[in-house]
Amino acid sequence: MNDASKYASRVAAVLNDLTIELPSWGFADTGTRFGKFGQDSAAIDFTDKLSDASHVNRLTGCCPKLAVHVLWDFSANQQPAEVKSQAEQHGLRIGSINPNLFQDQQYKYGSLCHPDAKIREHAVQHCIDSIKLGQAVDSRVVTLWLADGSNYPGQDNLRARKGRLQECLQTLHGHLSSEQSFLLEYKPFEPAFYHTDLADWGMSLALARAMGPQAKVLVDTGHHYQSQNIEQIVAWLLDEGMLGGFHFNDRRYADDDLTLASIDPYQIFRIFYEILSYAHDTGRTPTIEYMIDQSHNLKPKIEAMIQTVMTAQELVAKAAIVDFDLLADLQARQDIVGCERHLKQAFFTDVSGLVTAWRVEQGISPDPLTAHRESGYLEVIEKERRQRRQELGIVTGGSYA
Ligand code: AFD
Ligand code: MN
Ligand code: MN
Repeated sequence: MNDASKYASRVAAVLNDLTIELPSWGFADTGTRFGKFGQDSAAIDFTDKLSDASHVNRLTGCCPKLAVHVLWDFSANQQPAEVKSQAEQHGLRIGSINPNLFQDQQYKYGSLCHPDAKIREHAVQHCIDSIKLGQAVDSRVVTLWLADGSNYPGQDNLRARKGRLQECLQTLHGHLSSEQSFLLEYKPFEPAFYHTDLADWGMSLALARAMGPQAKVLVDTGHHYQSQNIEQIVAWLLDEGMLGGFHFNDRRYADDDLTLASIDPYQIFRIFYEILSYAHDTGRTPTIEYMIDQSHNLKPKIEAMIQTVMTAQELVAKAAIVDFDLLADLQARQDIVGCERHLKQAFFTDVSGLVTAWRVEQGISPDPLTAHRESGYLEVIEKERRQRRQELGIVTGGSYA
């Protein structure tokens, strides 16, 4: 374990550059396909989500944007300008816009890949509306996760689906403003059981390229098979100039949406290492959207969100203390043990003092999680929202001890 103090400026630099977008859906009640377990303190409406996100941003100092889900966060009669100013009143900006092509009954056999042109048109129109919504709330990013797929071999023609999808996506690219980017997210399986139309990074890369210059790939860290080398995918996308951003979470088996690095912190460290190594070697720091995509079924939602943000800050700080020139020299000499040892030394270095010092420097609490627990915010919202749930007749799973 080497003494970390000499890395203070490098750690401060990476922490200054790291802003992490919060997911509106991460504050609301959620569950699994087997059931939903409510929490009295969970957000009930969009105002609650803004309030919780603003609380997390105040405590962590690096979460100024809130990702929104079009069907869940924008009510029909609400003007987008209202949403934008509501966010501003909470010290936030609207972040990525997430269209929803996976709940409407008409999308049972797919949306943008559907054999029926009429249904594809509905899906395209929803995405165009979402793109326009993004323009109305000054959001720069549209992120699309496509649940399309099939459940059995032979159910549909895989190449025909690819062709339909490409055509729809190219139409969407034409509706982007010059400010907007379109991030195409892949996922190997779920909810479809036989094939998913956008199943891996290669498919997203191919279709993002076919879409046009404002489309890139979105890497959700939970969307890979058990043994996949995610940092290698990140290195390739960086080198291709096609890494749009991340949905941060962790997983043990499937797309479990667990808090970041709760299962494998070394993997997230290696992802940050690849990003910083690219910046060191090329002198380029690409615009990367760091976004959280998590559902906290059991953990208290606000605590889990703060935990994820603090963990991301700690791991990027560890990656910042890698000496890339020294590593290049060890690599040139095929000193395999030396290379690995240098990476491990950085990973095992205690950077908590440097991260804490950075927080104090920013005028925020040295320990945002403790600050949250001592703030009394949870007790207030729990009482208020329990009351509202009863009035609204929303079933809840009881509060946290
Ligand atoms: C689910 C999907 C995907 C998507 C997220 C938000 O697996 O990750 O980005 O919901 O819509 O986690
Ligand atoms: Mn995701
Ligand atoms: Mn997911």
